[in-house]
Amino acid sequence: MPMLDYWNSRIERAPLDELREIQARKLRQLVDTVYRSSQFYRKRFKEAGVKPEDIKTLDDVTKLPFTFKKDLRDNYPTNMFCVPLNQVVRFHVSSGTTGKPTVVGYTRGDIDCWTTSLARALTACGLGRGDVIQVSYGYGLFTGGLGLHYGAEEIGASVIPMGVGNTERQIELMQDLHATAIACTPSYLLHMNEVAKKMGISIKDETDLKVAILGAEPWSLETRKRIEDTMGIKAYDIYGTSELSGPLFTECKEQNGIHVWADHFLLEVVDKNGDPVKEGQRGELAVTTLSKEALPLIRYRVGDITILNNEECECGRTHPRIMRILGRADDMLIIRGINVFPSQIESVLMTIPEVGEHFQIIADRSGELDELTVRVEVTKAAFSDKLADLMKLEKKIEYELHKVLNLSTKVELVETGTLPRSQGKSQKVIDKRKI
Ligand code: DLL
Repeated sequence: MPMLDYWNSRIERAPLDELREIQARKLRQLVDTVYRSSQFYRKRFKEAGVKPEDIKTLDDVTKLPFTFKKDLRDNYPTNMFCVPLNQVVRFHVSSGTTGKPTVVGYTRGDIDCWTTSLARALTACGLGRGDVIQVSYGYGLFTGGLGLHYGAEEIGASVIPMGVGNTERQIELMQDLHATAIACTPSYLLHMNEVAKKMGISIKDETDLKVAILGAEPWSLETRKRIEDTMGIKAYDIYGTSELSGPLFTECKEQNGIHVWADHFLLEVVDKNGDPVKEGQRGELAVTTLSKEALPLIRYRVGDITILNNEECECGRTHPRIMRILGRADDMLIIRGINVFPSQIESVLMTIPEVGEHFQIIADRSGELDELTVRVEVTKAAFSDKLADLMKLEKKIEYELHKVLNLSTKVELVETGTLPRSQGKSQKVIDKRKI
């Protein structure tokens, strides 16, 4: 069967005006549908004093109320669904850290749209027929594994449905089946690289790996550079959340922002009061799903902090980009009144050659004062040095962190292999003030 050529499909490079027309038409349809089919949205619209006929242009989207993760939890499991349950062909469930999990339902059309979005994304990363993609995200209730699996099959690639864990076997199969790409969390790929080294295998020289599709957790540009240099691959950022379907969007070969398919999603970036930020300013992402059927979301406050870029990309795609996710609004630590994102700390650490890839951030309180400790693994070579050198290194890291954070931190150096490794999303922050 001939495969769809996703790069040559007209929509990838459709003029912005045309994309906006599609968005306006779909937004009107969406508002009509949810008003008719969902008690939840009808009530919300009434509270906001808005009716479907008030939504005529794209700018009218700001008249609509926001939706929050809490709404999904409060309506557990399926009260926000907009189709009868017999049209739902799949559920995914994300376990939140607090309270009830969120359940997302998919119609056949939702699965097709998700698959197509990922097929477009993987095409943008230069993958296609002939590639062998090792999917090392969790399969099951988590969306990463199945989402990438379907997307990879759609572009005609061969899929190795590995899932997470069993790291030595992952490396053996990567070699034996000649994987050209791997999809997993950046922290898991770093762990895999360490395990490969212990097995005496160089991923750079002794595998066919050329691309990694990394996401599901924040990671810095500096970490990307390390991954690319040490493993001899191109590492692309992939983004999505379970509520929006799962992984959906990636960077293109330019590696300068993540393309969001405008024919299916309408983006806004807002401040904490919900007002739009100025163009090019950082804020929280709010997404309206224009094609989702089972669980459409209107102005969904994702919680992630990013910058929207509407400029046309060098790759030729006209779809807007979101710039690297700085983290979740609720991951931000406030230390003695100063806002600190874990990703800022990661960026600093990864520029220091003696520092390994793993670190942990601990926020605590001593008396009335907040304290921030950063535990840092140092490379084997640096650790075997003299105590005086280690102390010098500690001071150097503290100095570099202070330059960026404008805040004093305490740095503790630990030996390689001491900090916990993760196979899925890594937990880099321990906030003891909350315990
Ligand atoms: O993590 C879906 C996914 C799977 C994305 C595989 C990419 C690859 P959730 O478990 O609902 O869904 O978590 C979504 O993870 O709101 C972000 O805070 C974070 N996140 C996801 N991708 C990135 C990324 C999946 N590329 C939450 N950079 C999101 C930074 C990311 N954070």
